[in-house]
Parts: sequence; structure tokens; C-alpha cells
Amino acid sequence: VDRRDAKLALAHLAVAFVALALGGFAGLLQTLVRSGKFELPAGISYYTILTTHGVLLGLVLTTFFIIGFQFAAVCRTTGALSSSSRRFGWTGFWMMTIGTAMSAFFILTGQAAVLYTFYAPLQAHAGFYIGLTLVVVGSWVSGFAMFAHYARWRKAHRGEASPLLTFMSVTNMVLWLVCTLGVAATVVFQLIPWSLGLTDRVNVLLSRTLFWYFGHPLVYFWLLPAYMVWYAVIPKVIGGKIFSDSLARLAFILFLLFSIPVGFHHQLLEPGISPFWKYVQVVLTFMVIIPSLMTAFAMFATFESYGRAQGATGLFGWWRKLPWGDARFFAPFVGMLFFIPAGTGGIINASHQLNQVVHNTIWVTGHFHLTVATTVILTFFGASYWLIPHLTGRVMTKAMNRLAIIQTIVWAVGMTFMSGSMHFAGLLGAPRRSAFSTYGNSPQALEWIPYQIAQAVGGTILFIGIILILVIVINLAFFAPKGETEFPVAEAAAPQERAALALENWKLWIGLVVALILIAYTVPLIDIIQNAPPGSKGYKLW
Ligand code: HAS
Repeated sequence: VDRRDAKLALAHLAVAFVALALGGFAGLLQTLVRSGKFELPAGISYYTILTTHGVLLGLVLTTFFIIGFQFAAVCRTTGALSSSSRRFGWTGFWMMTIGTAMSAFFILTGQAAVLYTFYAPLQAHAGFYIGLTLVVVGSWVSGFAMFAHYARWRKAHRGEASPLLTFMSVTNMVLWLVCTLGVAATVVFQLIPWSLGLTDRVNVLLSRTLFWYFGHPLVYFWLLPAYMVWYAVIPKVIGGKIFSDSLARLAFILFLLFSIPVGFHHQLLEPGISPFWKYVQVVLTFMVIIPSLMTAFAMFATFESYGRAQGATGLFGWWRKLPWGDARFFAPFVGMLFFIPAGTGGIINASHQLNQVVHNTIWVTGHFHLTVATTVILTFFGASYWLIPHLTGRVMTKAMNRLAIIQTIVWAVGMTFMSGSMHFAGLLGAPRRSAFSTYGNSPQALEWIPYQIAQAVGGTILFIGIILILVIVINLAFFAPKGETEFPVAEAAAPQERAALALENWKLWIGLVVALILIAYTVPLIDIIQNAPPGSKGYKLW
């Protein structure tokens, strides 16, 4: 990656890891509060801490890491950015950073205890929403920088399919652009005027629906960069090849098509949406599981083909050929393993009837700590082990590699305790998003306490994991020996098939995305607007 583009990518990663440090500390405090053994000092509210945690880790860490990683991936595979694209990239970065600082100020001063989903009728200070708007608009500016770069490359390479990592980054940015339109609409047209006092009431169902139009594809915006590493980088790290370039591209296009028109599976218990449209979106949710199953298949195929090429025999002989001592492989692999129960949990959530058992319980918190906070984040950590030294012109030492293996194990153990006990407590009815309470010593609530203590144990182990990753990242950025580290990109096992070109027919795919969104959302949105009750005046927790 060109030195100037490396700086841009590094700036994004730096903000991401600062967010990890602060958000991780807030997470530790939360699990301690919920154990019932600790109280926050100086009247700090549990919800201030919970909002800090969710916004910094769920929204800031992810968005900054992903945009930084994608800039690096695009430049690695299609060359340096033009000076105007780079300028746009920096403009986007500063808009996002200023927006984050603004929102963080209002959260930390207790004026935005609205959690990371900022559902109405909870109301925050207008500055919080304006800060978030800057983050989203900044990410669009960066997205346009990437699109312009991609368009320039395509013009110069007519009739060729773009390199896999560039294609994947562009697909993920298109997904982001289309889905953030929903959150931008609710923030700009509903929440900002309402929090400024320009409108008196807010249509709660409309704002939640627009949020989830964005909120579900958001989770795939997090997942797809992890899949980029699995498909295009891991085969190279282990010494193998990409099982199928076209399969990988098709999986990404399926995510683009099916990840947006499914927001209702977060609103299955919400009145005001007809069961028919919930059913339609549940069916579409089951469609979006398919590209993950394709990915599982492709990963097994990659590992097995590599193992057999190394002489492995039998059904699982390949297992012994994998490079277990290499943290660049080990961390993402543990992420893959955790995705098996994590994805199964997602399928349970999406099953309309089972959702009634788990909705709004801490099971859901357990689910997303397995998905984003294990599968995705361990893959991001694994990527950092080559990406940061590649960008800073350094090499990872053996000692740091060993520490990274320990970090992965610590994370896996901490998360097994924390997320495992969240799943069990959820099945016993423990609500999510609540501070410690025995609910008047009700026998039901007393049953949850041992699980809450297990969560605090897991949370503490995870916090040790955060300290370890920060030590490694700081070492890789500033202290590791100077040298050259490769940005590993694998070759496809078979030469690119013709399908790759068809999968870059954006008019077709974006047209289909729009059609699916219109089918899934037009009638329900008309219903929500036409049958709207007077709306809520809102509640402030400050
Ligand atoms: Fe989810 C709630 C359904 C995936 C994140 N989800 C959430 C929330 C978050 C989140 C943050 O239908 C909470 C939002 C809130 O605050 O309210 N989710 C799904 C489904 C999937 C799914 C069907 N979720 C994710 C991913 C996330 C994420 C990915 C983040 C990155 N989720 C739901 C539903 C709710 C929900 C409902 C609402 C619940 C409620 O009521 O509030 C699917 O995409 C999952 C498909 C995945 C698989 C797994 C494939 C396995 C692979 C690994 C292969 C392993 C290998 C290694 C190769 C089918 C690819 C193996 C080696 C060996 C040796 C074994």
C-alpha cells in the first residue's frame, strides 16, 4: 500500500483502537454492576455506561476499522488513490472523528443515555444526533472516494473483473450507503427536529422501523470485512488458494440483496406491523443465511484442499496441517468456530415463534457478543497482526505472535463465560439492558444472579484480553522492529471464471436491491404513516 494511503488507513485504525480501550472499560463496569457486587461512583448512570459501550464498540470501532481496512484492501489490489480520492478520504475521516467526539461528549456528560439504538421515545440532546449524522455523512464521503477510485480502475481495465478484495470492499460500501439512508432519514427528519423542540411529537414506530432498515444490514457491514479476510487472506496465510473466486463474489452479492429487506425480524413483537409483512421479512431473513452457509462450505473446502495438497488423508487429516502457531490464522479461525453457535443462535432469533422466548432477554446480548464481539472482532484482531506492521513498515516478533495466541485464548475463554451465561440467563427470562435488580427478591430474578456473576467473571477476563490486544497493537505501531510485512492476498485455485464479470453488473444488482426493498417496505411504511397514533412527546433521562 502506498505510504500516503497507509497513513489514511492507519488514522482510521487508531480511532478504532482508542474506541476499543474506552468502550471495553465501560463494558467491564457494566458486567460488574450487573453482578450486584459493585456500584458506579459519583451518581454515574448505568445507562450512560451502557450507551458509551454500545456506541463506541458497536458503531465507532467497527465503522472506523472497516473503512480503514477497506481503504488498505482497495489500494493493495488496485493501486494508490488519486490525490482527489485521498483528499475525500481525509475529509470523511475528519467528519467522522469530529462527529464521534461530539456524540461522545453528550454521552459522557449524561445527556444522551439512549443506548446504541437511540430508540425514540427516549430522547437525547440534539448534539448527540448531529454528531451521529456527521459520522454517517463522513462515511459516505469516504465511500465516494472508494467508488471514484474503483470507477477509475474499471475505466482503465475494460472487460476485466476487478480484484476480489476491491470487489468485496465496493459491495460492502454499496450495502452501507443504501442502508444508512434509513437511519439518516429518521435522525434528520424525525429525531433532530424533535430534540430541538421544532416538533412536539415523534412517530415511534416509524423511527424504529427506519432504524432497523439500517440496523440489520449494519451487522453484515461488520461481518463482510471478516469474510474478506476469510476468503481472500486466510488461504494465503495457510499457504493455500481461494477455493472459488466466483462463489465468494456470489456470496457477497447475496448479502447485498438480502441483508436489507429484513429489519422486521428485530420487530417481530412490535404491534403496528401486520403479521403478513413480518412473515415476508422472516422468509427473506432465511435467505440471508444462505451466503453464510456458502462461506462455511468454502472455508472447509479451502482447509481440506490445502491439507490434502500437503499429504493429509482421511476425513479430518487436514486439521493437523493447519498453522496453529500463527496468530494471523489462529485468531480468525477461533472466530469461525464461534460463528457456528453464534449463527445457530441467529437462526433461533429469526424463527418467528422462538423469537417470543428470547426477544428483549439477555440471550440477544449473548448472541451479538458471539457474532460481532467474537467472530468479527477476533478476525479484525487477526488482520491487525499483518495490517498494522504492513502499514507502519515493521514486522511482528515471535514474542508478540505468542502473546497474540494467548490473547485469542483469553478472549475465547472470557466470551464463553460471558456470552454462555447470557444465553442461559436469557432462557430463564432475564431482561437485557437493565441494571442489577432482584425485583423485590422475586424467586425468578434470584435465579439469574449466579449467571450475572459468571458474566462479570467473563467480562473481567475479556478486559484482560483488551489490555493484551492494546499492548500488541501499540507494539506493532511504534516499537516492533523495522522491516517489510506482506499484505497477504491469495490466488484463486482456478482461473477467474466468466461469472466474475456478470457479478459486477451493478445496474442489475442495485436494481434488484431497490425492488426487494420496495416489496418488503412500501405497504408497511404506508400503514405505519397512515395509522399513526398522535406520537410520543418523549422521555429524557437527563
Ligand atoms: Fe443477529 C439480533 C438474526 C447474524 C448481530 N444480531 C442481533 C443484534 C445484533 C446482531 C447486534 O432474527 C441485536 C440488536 C439489538 O440491539 O437489538 N443474526 C440473525 C441471523 C443471523 C445473524 C439469522 N447477527 C448476525 C451477525 C451479527 C449479528 C453476523 C454481527 C456481526 N439477530 C437475528 C435476530 C435478531 C438479532 C432475529 C433480533 C433478536 C431480537 O428479538 O431482538 C445469520 O446471519 C446467521 C448465519 C450464520 C450461520 C453460521 C455459518 C458458520 C460459519 C462458520 C464456519 C466455520 C468454520 C470453521 C469453517 C448460519 C460461516 C470450522 C472448523 C471446524 C473444525 C468445525
